[in-house]
Amino acid sequence: MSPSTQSIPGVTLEQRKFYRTEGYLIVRGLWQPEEIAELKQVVDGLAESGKPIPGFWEPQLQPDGSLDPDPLKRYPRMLHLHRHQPIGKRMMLDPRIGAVVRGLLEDEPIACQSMVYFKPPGSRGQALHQDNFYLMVKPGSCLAAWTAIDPSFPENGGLWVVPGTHDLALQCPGPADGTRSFVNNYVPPPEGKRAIPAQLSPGDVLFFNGSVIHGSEPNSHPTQWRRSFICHYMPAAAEEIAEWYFPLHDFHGNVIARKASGMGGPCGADYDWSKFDKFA
Ligand SMILES: O=C(O)CCC(=O)C(=O)O
Repeated sequence: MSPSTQSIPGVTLEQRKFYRTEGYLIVRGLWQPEEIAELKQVVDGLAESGKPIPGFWEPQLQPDGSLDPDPLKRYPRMLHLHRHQPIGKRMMLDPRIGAVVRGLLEDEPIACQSMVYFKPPGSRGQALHQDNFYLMVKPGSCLAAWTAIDPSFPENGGLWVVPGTHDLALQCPGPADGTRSFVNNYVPPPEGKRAIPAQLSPGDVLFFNGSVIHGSEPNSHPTQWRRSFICHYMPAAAEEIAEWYFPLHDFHGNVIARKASGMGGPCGADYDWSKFDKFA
């Protein structure tokens, strides 16, 4: 049996075929409800304390305790959960995630980053983009594992993906609509392709290739937060990644060395990075 037809533990042949055609895959109920509850308890505890985690989470609190009209000032995304919370590392390197990522990458995975989005009602979204623009994994591409902590649907700012864009070359982003996106990078879907919403329940995981165009709209739900835990991986065969993601880890927790991708990427060394965000 050739490697492309045999079933790899973690993903069925059908799932792998779907991922190869569409560039994404949803695995329902990968996490147990009590695992998501524990994660939620940890990250909500950190968020409610309002205590900054320097370099990883720096909320802006109003001196009088009032809320800024932009909820993301009080609840920005939390970077690299695995570097400061044991549950972040445990979940980033969980064998169930590893098995799916290994099956989709068809290679040993290396973990690159983890993040938490809180996205309370009223938050802006993140305009359509490709993750590998930031991670600059070469050769090949990164892969995201996007875990829903809350139900995730269009009204509360759930994620949208543009199926079939995983084979697209990296596009140089243009500016986004700052009233709807907190990140100033926008990549339009190519001719004939359109974004579809990923409807997820807590514990479901959306896996997608780093070239897939994806993003989210503002959370316009009156009460429903849209928390998510997002990890990125790269295949062991990749030789480079942007330095911002160092240190990298294998699924045994060992630190793995790779070369730093030079700045510039597919958009050239003259790309004006000062106008755009530098990480996914
Ligand atoms: O969760 C979101 O709203 C956007 C996340 C995203 O696009 C990313 O992590 O690359």
